[in-house]
Amino acid sequence: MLLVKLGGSVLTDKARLRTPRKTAILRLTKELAGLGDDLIVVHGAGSFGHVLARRYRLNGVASPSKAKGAAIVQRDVRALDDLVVGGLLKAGLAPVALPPSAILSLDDGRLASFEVSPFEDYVRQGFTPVTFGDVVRDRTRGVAVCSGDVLMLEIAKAFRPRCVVFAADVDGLFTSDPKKRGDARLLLSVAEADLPLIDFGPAKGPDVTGGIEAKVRRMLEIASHADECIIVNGNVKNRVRDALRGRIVVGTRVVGGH
Ligand code: IP8
Repeated sequence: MLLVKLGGSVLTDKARLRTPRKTAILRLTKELAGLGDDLIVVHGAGSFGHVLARRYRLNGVASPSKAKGAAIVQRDVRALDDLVVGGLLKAGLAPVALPPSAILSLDDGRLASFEVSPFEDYVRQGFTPVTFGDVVRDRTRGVAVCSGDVLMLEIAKAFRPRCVVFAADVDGLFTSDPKKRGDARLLLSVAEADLPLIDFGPAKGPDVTGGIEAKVRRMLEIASHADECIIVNGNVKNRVRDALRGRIVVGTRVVGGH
């Protein structure tokens, strides 16, 4: 089993509401065909999710007005998912969309329930399940934002993938933000013990699903359920494909405590 997360910053222009990067979507989905193993695809929400999730305060307390905002964002993330599914179909795969809004619930932002059987059943039939960051039911908050990373963890636990690949818009994890600091160094690998050495900076920007540190901590947990886990640059042609094929590529290996 192979598991990949296509980051929202690769699939969309994260600063502009509902702006897909169509060429990147087509190229990346093509890279996912012909890998010779079962595959599950997760993708981020990018500007189809984060911008309005913040505006409508979808992670906040329950309120009657949240439902409308949630419905809009659910529609928007499905629109992005349609583009991903379309690309995978064009590439010759048999993708099936499994929206978290239907199969997962949270309780105060933490996982409460997750139905894994649709993934198992479809994989057995030769489909490629596709799921994504979404707005889901939350027992305390009414609805809440669920990152695709939460799906990555649950899927990794259930399937114990041979290889997990995160496609980011930079080469991997750096010692500090490479978009702001010229002296930022790419880490070839990261383990829990390395976290104090990384300058994560203040969590800001349009991302409503947590800062980089929280994401890296979750990646470490995901890595502990996989043989290999690596963060690579999804903007570089064939890097995601080569990583999934087990080739040595530029990126950051995530080393979980197995
Ligand atoms: O981009 C976020 O998912 P992520 C989901 O995978 C929404 O963190 C709706 C903002």
